[in-house]
Amino acid sequence: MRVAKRNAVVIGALVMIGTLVAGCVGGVGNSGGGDSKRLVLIPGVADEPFYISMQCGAQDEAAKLGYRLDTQAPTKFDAGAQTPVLTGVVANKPGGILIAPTHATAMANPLRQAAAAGIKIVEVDTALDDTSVAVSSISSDNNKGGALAAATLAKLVGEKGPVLVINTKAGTSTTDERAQGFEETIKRYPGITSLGVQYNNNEAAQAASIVTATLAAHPDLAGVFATNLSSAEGAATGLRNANKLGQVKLVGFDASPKQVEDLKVGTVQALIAQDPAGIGAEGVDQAVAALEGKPVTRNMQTAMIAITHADMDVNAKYFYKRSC
Ligand code: T6T
Repeated sequence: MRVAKRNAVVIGALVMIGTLVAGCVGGVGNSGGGDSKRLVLIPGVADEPFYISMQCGAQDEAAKLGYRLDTQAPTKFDAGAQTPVLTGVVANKPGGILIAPTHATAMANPLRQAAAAGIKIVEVDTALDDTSVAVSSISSDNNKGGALAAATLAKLVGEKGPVLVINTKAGTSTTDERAQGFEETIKRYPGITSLGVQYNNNEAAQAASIVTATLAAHPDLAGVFATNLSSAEGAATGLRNANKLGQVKLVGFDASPKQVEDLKVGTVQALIAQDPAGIGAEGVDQAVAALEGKPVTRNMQTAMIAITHADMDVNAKYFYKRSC
């Protein structure tokens, strides 16, 4: 889905709302010394299908526009790991940086310095609280995605029972908005009790442990909303380990190959797929517009689609990639 720009919200079958460097840094041959025809994508973490799909979209678009796009990624989804990657990129002065900031405030200072060096900053997916740093921000409508997850899960659990949210890391703009949208909407179902939000630090193993511990305390757990890929993959493992497959309903954001397999075998009942390739492509368009003095759109929203087992074959084009 090359981005349905802004308010890309469509109700469909269930609903339609809408070279990662495998190490730390690396890129494909930095030109050094400043090159306005070079863009660098800094994802949240290396080697992860959401960001790989984003890189594929960004690379294709950059090639079309006569720009080069390199990717340099931290090995961990963490501001402490992302900051030195950003600092290294800034030292080589690319024309623009497309970045998914891993924390809404902790990444603000290094990004202010990048902008002060004259580099055009475009936020792809996540964003800073400070809206003065980036020239453009492109993401899903995450609050709406959380609300969609709540409505979907409520239906799956017959509108009753305890439900849990597994979130990634506090301070991640996107997943915090998803959790918020979920909590706001789930309140509308009087038969459903929210057990609140627990954080997995973007580690699938921690999400699995959260599910195990929650089932021990609440054997009647009816459903789980996992706000991203790592939490959804881990929650599925936790349910499998506890022999609760299908009994506890699971709705997860994203559509990695493992998540798709979990949907296929019934570990997960619904996935909310984003459009990372579209986010990457729009990110390049906005960075290039800023560099060439053309009009830039400050905020753009890309499409999302909720996919179930019943419609997974027709929606296979939305599944994330392991390589371009
Ligand atoms: O869900 C995506 C992304 O939108 C989020 O900001 C962080 O987690 C993912 O990258 C999936 O792991």
